Parts: sequence; structure tokens; C-alpha cells
Amino acid sequence: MQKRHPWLVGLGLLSMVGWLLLPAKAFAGLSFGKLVPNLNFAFGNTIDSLYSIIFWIVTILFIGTEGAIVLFIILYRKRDGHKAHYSHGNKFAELTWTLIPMAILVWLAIFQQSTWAFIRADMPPASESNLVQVFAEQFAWNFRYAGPDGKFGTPDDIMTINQLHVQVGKKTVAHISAKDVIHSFFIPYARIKQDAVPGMLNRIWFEIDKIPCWDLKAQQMVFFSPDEIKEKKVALDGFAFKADNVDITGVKKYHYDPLPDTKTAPILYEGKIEDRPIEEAEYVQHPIEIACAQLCGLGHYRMVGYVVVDTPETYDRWMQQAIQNKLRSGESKWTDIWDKYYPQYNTAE
Ligand SMILES: [Cu+2]
Repeated sequence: MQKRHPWLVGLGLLSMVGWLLLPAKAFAGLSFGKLVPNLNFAFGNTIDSLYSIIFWIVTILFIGTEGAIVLFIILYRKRDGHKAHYSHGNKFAELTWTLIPMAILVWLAIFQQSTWAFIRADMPPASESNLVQVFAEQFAWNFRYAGPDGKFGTPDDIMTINQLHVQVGKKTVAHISAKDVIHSFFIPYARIKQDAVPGMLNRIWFEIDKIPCWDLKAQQMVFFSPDEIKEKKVALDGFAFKADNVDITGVKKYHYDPLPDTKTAPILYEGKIEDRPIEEAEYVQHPIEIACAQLCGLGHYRMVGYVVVDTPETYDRWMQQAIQNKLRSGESKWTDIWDKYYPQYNTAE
């Protein structure tokens, strides 16, 4: 008879628990299990409640199935006086674990239908929204605005790389395509994620109702409504974002430093932008992240863009500066590829 090693079984169970706890420990400093704040006033909350419903369904199923595995390991371990029984399947069990997930999925599909329709069926009309074109490539986000004439593919277009400006309280419609492989336009704070597919035009919209800023005193991110920001002094420039040394948990801390030899900065206060002494700044306008959510190649991890959420004043200032400076970063990608091969995307409603 084979020798039993109960300590081996114990070690196996212990390592299972260890593997489950390890990521929890590693992410503890990142407030594990919490989402970043939702800034998409239009439908972010609905997405979040769907997310948490699905999260709890799979959590319960996970604990149930893993618990069953552990229970069966103990119940049906090798023991004296117990003979192995070979099972050839059980129709009732098979039907149960097929029909229950099916019922859950069908219920979810019906339950989320109105949300899907709200987000996907109609894009907001042009009179209520800003339209931006998004052209993804390995490994950057190209953005294009129509410029003063309101038409795409004309010489007054504004083009940027990795920097998207949106207006607070106004809908942004993004027309998205890709140059090379499939990418995915993901703004966690806005709760949107849309694949960018070569040769295909996809559309997504969102509406951000809070302006992300960086609190210079507390050195952390804060969010203001358009009314709240009127009483704050927010620098639009003149500061550099820096990472502190990473501690042993691997959690990075950041702060803003004034740029060297800078005496004044454009500061937004009471709805006006004026150059003021840099010490007066209480906050800095702080961007939120755009990530690529498709593994699109070796440089996928650095395919990061930024959304600057603007008040009407800072949006106008940025647009005027872009028009004056004839901002046309990455122009050849648009003219040689998008305009040449997909001219219909420039007029597509
Ligand atoms: Cu990508």
C-alpha cells in the first residue's frame, strides 16, 4: 500500500490560499477592489451598478466552486476501507451547471438592454456635442478636431498626439478607427471602452461633469464641479508632474513642482484666466488617463494618452492656441491614410 502524506496535502492547500492572498497584498496600497471615481455623469453610474452586480455574481460562484473543490478534496481523500467509485457523468448535475449560468446570462442580457440602447443606439446630435476623431496606432493615440470650418480633412484641422481635450458638461462624440492592428479606446474615469479596428468606424460618446485637478497642498487628485472650480485658483501651466521614490510596496506617489525660474502662471479663477504669481496657485489642472485595452504589440504598455477636462474658458483658450500655432501633430497619418483610404469617415454622421 502507498504511503500517505497528509502534510503534502496540507502544503498544497496552503499554497492555494497563498496564491489567492498574494495579489490582494500586492494591490492593498491601490485600494484593492475599488474603481477610480466615475466622472461620466451621463451613464457611468449605470455601468458601475452593472459592474458590481456581475462582480458579486462571479464572486459568489468563485467562492462556491473553489469551496466545493476543497470540500471534495477532503471528503474523498484516500482512506482505508474506502474504494474509489468511477463516475461516468450525471445528467442532472450537467444540466444544472449548464442551465444556471445560461439563466444568469439571459437575465443579464435583458436587464442591461436599456443601458446598451441609451449608450449605443443614437449618438448625441452635433448641436449638443463636440466631435473628435480618434486614430489609434502602435503605440499612440492620434486625435483630430475639425477646426474653425467644422469640417474634417481640411487644412484648418487641429491634430494632437496622446492629448484629448473635452469640455466639462458637454457631450463628446468620438469617431474611432485604427491604422494597424486592433486597439481599444479605454477611459476608466469615463467608464467607456471601445475597440479601434482597422478599416472600420466605431462611435462612442460620454459626458464628464467634474474637472480633475491636483491639490498642491495635499498632493493628491481632487474633482470639482463647474460651480466649485470658480472659487479655486487652478494653474493651467507652470508645473511639472513628478513621481516620488517608489517604496517597498511598489505603490508610486506623485507630486507637482513649479517649473524652475517660473514667476507667473496662467491661473483660472472666478471664470477668468490671468497670469498670476505662481505661489497663488492652489491646484493644477490634472489630466486623466486613456489606456489601450487590447494587447496590441510589444509597446502596448506605453500606449497611454491623456484627457484634459476643460471648463468653457480653458477649452476656448486651448482651441485658440491650437489654431494660432497650427497644431498638426502627426498630420501625415491623417492625410496619407485616414483621408486617402477612409474619406467617407470624415462625413459619416
Ligand atoms: Cu493599442
